[in-house]
Amino acid sequence: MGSPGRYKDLRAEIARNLGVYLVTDRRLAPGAGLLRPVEEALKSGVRAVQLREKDLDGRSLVTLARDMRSLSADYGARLFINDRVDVAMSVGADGVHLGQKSMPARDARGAAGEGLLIGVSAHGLKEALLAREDGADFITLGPVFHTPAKAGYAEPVGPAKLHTVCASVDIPVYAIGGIKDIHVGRMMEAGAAGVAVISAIIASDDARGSAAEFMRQLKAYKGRRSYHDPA
Ligand code: TZP
Repeated sequence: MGSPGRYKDLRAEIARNLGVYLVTDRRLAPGAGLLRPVEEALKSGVRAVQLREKDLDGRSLVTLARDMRSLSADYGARLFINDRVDVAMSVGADGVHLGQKSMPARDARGAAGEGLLIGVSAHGLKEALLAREDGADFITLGPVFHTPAKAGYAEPVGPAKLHTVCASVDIPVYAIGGIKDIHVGRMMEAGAAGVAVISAIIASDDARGSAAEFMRQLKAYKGRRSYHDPA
């Protein structure tokens, strides 16, 4: 049996390496179904998916979550369920992703124990610090840019705020909101561990190609970095 410290280290390691964190919205998927664009993205190397289908009732959500679990497992990808710790546990997901109106990370940890990774959506430094204090393994910060998904809800925080948050919390931060492939380098320069994306992949007519471009940008950034900083 592993010690709590060991679990924490392992979770920290995983949370740092999600890369492109694909978040779903089946209403944006062209044609029929969500599984197709997700699978296309997985084929291009995406290794983390968050099922975020807030309008589904529990029964439909569990059914979709099971399909998503099986698909993501085929590609060795991590699966997160938005908001629902119970659904995450019941389908054997790797983690849960909590919003500001979800149960606090501390309570989620109490319910799920060490088995689930916990991501938290934050919109600024205060929420990010609180999430970290509450035991979150990583956060998504955004919206960084304007995005129709959050129009009227939240003002974009911008890359400078992203930088401040990344420098102030010692858990991985993923940039979200209006992120396109061309932004990847800039988000990483600001200190992000990766990017979280909905429409640029899910709504694309070529989800595979779009995801591949994100992966290419990520790899290019890491290549540049190791060239400058061999340590
Ligand atoms: N949280 C902050 S912005 C956002 C969420 C869920 C939506 C991101 O969607 P897109 O299409 O990648 O801009």
